[in-house]
Amino acid sequence: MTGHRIVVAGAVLDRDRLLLAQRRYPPDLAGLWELPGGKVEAGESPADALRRELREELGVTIAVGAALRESVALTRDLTLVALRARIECGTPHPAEHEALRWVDAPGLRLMHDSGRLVPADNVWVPELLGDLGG
Ligand code: DCP
Repeated sequence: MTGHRIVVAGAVLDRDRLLLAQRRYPPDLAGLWELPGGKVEAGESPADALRRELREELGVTIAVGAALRESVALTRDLTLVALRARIECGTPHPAEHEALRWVDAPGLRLMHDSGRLVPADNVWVPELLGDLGG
């Protein structure tokens, strides 16, 4: 497992809405929308890493909740997981993303069906639609 890394993404939920963030890089993902997050650093739990990433990327303090069921093998050395989160303090602003957008269930379905989500994140759509009451 040497060199194996976890990437943690946040399903930031506010009642019937989910926060999506538009990537700036790399070129093959630029312009697509994701659950914001980043790589877990040595000594961090996934929840610690998500709190750090969303503070850095969005300027918010979050409370971390339950994991989404699916995880995704991005490469042999990189696994993507998602944790639910709720904003405790602050209003999200895109420090590193091109833009942010709150979507409800129909909005998420539209983003998915029109191919505007980062490929790996499509796996979470059914479960997220359930969370959003869609
Ligand atoms: N990723 C993804 N879906 C997400 C979040 C990330 O598919 N919701 C992928 C995109 C990248 C990898 O995970 O291939 C790492 O994500 P980031 O680039 O956002 O993570 P970091 O910013 O921590 O990595 P680095 O600093 O190396 O760019």
